[in-house]
Amino acid sequence: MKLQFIYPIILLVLFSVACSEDDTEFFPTNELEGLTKIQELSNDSHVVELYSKSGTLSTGYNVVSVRIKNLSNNTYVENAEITWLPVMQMPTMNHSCPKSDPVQVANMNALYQGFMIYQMTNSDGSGWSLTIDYTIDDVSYSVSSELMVFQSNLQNVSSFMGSDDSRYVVALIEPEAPIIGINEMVVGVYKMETMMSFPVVENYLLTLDPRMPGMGNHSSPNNTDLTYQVEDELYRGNLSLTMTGYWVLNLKLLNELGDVLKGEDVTEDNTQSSLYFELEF
Ligand SMILES: [Cu+2]
Repeated sequence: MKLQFIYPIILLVLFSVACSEDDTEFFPTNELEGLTKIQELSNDSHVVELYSKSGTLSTGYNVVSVRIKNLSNNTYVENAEITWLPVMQMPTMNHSCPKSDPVQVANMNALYQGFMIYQMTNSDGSGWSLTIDYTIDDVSYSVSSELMVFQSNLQNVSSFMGSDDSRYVVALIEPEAPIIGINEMVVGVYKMETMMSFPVVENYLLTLDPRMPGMGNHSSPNNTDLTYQVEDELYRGNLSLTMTGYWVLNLKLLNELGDVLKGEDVTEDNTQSSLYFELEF
């Protein structure tokens, strides 16, 4: 057989293999650009698809994207109202974590996005489940499944009892890709009101003192404390990183009265605050 006949056959075979492996190929794929599927949850009427950048969930702050496929006509739902509840089953009790319910992403038809901040997990990734309740055209549905949540290598979330006897969860959100210089640092602060309710804490203050333990615990100039921003309900400040390597971001959490709820100053005798995040780049 001549080569010009073989090429089209090879192409045809390659094409059909590629397509049979991934049926999402024929849906508006640009909505999924940069996203990898974590898992599907299904009931009799829908498949709910979960996505993240990495395709996994881990301790700390996770942005999670959702699509709902209608099984009766294989189209993606564009008018859903969605709430979700992550729950960790522990030996003696259940608890949830800070989260935002998924909302439709701007300029997208069928993609919804929210976040979850997992404050802990079991060493094998087990323990968490997710229930998604959603309404389409006034009809309510629910879907639920266990999820794998892996332990992050570096500390990016802290769950603790404050000096006011309230429990808090504090999570590092930015910088995701640190640079040498001034980074915008973004942190979420939540109160554990009940086992299932973690509202945003407003108008507190996070002082910031980044250090390099491997290099005499030196600090860096021009850091600013993190203050509460009404627009996105997060805390923002400037994080100065003068070189690449391993950094400990020492923090203190203060309430509106200036009372320190958690954390200590870094001194000669005290090399690290009990409230901190880790970064390495
Ligand atoms: Cu737990």
